[in-house]
Amino acid sequence: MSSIYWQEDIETLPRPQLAELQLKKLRESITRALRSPFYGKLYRELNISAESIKTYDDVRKLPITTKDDLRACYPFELLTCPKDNIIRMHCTSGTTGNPAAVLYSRHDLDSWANLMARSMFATGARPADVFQNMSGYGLFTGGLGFQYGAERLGCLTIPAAAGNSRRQIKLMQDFGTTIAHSIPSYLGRLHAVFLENGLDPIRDTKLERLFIGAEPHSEETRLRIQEMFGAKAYNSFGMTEMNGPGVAFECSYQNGMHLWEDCYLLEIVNPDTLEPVPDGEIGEMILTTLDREAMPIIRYRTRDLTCIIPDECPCGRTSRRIDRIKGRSDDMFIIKGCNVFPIQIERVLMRIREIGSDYLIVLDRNDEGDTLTVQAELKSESFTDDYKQLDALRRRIANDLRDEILVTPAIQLVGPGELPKNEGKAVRVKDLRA
Ligand code: ADP
Ligand code: K
Ligand code: ZN
Repeated sequence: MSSIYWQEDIETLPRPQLAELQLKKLRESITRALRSPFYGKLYRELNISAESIKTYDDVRKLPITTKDDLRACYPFELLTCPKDNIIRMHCTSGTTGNPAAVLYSRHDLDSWANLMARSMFATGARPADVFQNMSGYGLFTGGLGFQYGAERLGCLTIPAAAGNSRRQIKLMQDFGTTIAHSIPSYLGRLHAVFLENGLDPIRDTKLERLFIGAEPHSEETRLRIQEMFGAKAYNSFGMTEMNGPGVAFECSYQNGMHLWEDCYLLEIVNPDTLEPVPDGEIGEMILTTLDREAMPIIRYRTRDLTCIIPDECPCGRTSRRIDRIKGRSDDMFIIKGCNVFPIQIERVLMRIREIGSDYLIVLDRNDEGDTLTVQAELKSESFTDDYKQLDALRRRIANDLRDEILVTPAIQLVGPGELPKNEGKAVRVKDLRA
């Protein structure tokens, strides 16, 4: 029987040994980090060195690194080696000011490609698969990250890049694509283009697997995507600061994402106190790179909210799993005194059969105070000009949303494909309150 693991020894390493390995790699990372201008100054001031880490609890003695720190370090202040040794950079989209840039040595790119191959292999991807990457390429890590990982695994890779749905469909059909990677918000649109061209993705493609990530999405959205494409959708988590994708990925059980703990140290903390929260409780994820040479990042505040899934996974991998991302602490908005995450609204909308996959949350203000409007796209088969029917649907959606978020929003229904489109990741909230 061929193995279900890409690297069985490391993926099934018993947890006590895994913890030892992590502490060893953390010490090495601290020693390395001391060579960068940023950590060198900070750690010398605080008297931190590899010797500061004796037990797992000592991790908490290390200061937190924030996104602002990374921006202030742009472009080279976190570098631990001569520039000659780095062979690539990526950066976050950051629309204002400096983005966070990541610099990779050959070792770093090799380690990342391996993690990507490991992630895809865990879902069941094999060299016989045809992998189509519908992610943006360029500075965005979802392009080259998946590209080199799928090549490492041995798939036939199709670097289709984002957009141009008709060409995506043609490539899928001509080359017999079995696996595709995309941001989830694109897949509803792609499905519509299949239908417009008289095609059915279930009947007319060989798709078996979809990798979806880079955007928060609910379980309801995953189920819809699986239904639309007749393929299994696996959640993929990563961020540029931690290389890109390949930080955590679902295995064939689709029950939360294994975070590759031989390469990342995982902490989940209360965002106010920064104290660790028990497994199963939601908090903010703090991540440390353990296998990065050029630019280690230690105790990075990701702003992403999730929890550790307490039990073991039946697949036998010993890396712990994180639950789907509930949102970023900076995504939350407050409306009429209620704290709301966009994902709560998505979950309700995706349970309503008549509603398509696109939506926009608009926050504004009038004489009476803040207003919340949810614009939701109708599916083409639910499109009607029967006012009574639409009004009943609007009321039903408003009620369901009130039950979830405790505020009654105004609902605007729009025709399929009518909401504004963005380049790259979907923008779900428009805040017009000055
Ligand atoms: P940018 O800042 O340019 O969008 P990134 O691609 O690095 O760049 O964004 C990383 C962020 O995307 C993560 O911190 C997280 O908030 C979000 N993200 C990535 N993968 C997922 C996922 N599977 N589910 C939910 N959110 C995700
Ligand atoms: K192949
Ligand atoms: Zn598993």
